[in-house]
Amino acid sequence: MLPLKSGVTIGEGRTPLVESRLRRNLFVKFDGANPTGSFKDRGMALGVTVAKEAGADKVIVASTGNTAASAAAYAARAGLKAYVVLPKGNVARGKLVQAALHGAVIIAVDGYFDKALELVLDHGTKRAYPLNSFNPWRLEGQKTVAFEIYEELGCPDNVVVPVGNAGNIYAIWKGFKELGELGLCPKLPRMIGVQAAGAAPLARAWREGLNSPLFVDSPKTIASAIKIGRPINWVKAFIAVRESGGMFVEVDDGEILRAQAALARADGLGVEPAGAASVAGALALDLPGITVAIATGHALKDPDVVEVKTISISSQEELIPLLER
Ligand code: AN7
Repeated sequence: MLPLKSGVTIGEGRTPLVESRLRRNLFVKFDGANPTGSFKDRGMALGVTVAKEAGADKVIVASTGNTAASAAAYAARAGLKAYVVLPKGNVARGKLVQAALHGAVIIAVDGYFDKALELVLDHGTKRAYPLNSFNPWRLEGQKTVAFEIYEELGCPDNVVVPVGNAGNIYAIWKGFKELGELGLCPKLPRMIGVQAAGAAPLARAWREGLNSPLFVDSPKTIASAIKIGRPINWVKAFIAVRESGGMFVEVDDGEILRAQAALARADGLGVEPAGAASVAGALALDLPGITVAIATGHALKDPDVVEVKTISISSQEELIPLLER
């Protein structure tokens, strides 16, 4: 089901599937446990393998951060040079640190992700191998999460996925369809795409019953990973949702942050806001049957969204009452 025998790898995949204490029949696939802390590693392993086989010496991505971190790490592993084009001021700190640590050239663009992608599409792809999710190998790698869910749980009734550029929801759907073709999934899951309310071109269009997105010029959400106004893979995402009998929904930033905290406290899973969007969607919808929410990125990616409360003390007399409180 995958085209290559072996290639560039850092041990991606095989992430935990955790039965949540938040809701009956809710499972969380913690893809934040991948080597660079997001699901992007699944596709980047294959993408960088193909880049190397094609003889490329440079790779380029536009990114809200996780693709950049992953491309930087896998390019380093493959001995390739990575260029990452990022929307200035719209990338979480942990992701920037990773891109720098792995030696990528970091290029900051005024504007949102959509502008960064436009620049890469116009000028970057002739001079460096492009590894954004319009590259089909990325999606081929990302579909492996469906195979793992099948191995661990069988075929769920619902798979809930945060949607930004809209590649992953299609990749996962493709994975389940292939399981179906092999006779392994007699009933395919509904694919449910969750967008942040301020960056919901697909969810808004879905609600209106439209066949194309209501693009957003100035996306706004605390979940910077999915702060995307013009998802390049929207056609594929519509196909996944429609074919599977699923839907697009939106959740607001408050729901995202509450889901992030609830998941952290009930299940011990630390996820970044975009990764919590799927859980927020699953909690809001109350879906029938078994639901798997994909938690796409690790909490440490975006430390700045978490409020940290500390209690300062300087003696044992001050400690004891705290413990007895
Ligand atoms: C944590 O890194 O687009 O709908 O440039 O980092 O397949 O785009 C990240 C996307 C969900 C959305 N969760 O996936 C990028 C980038 C997290 C993410 C998504 C992203 P797609």
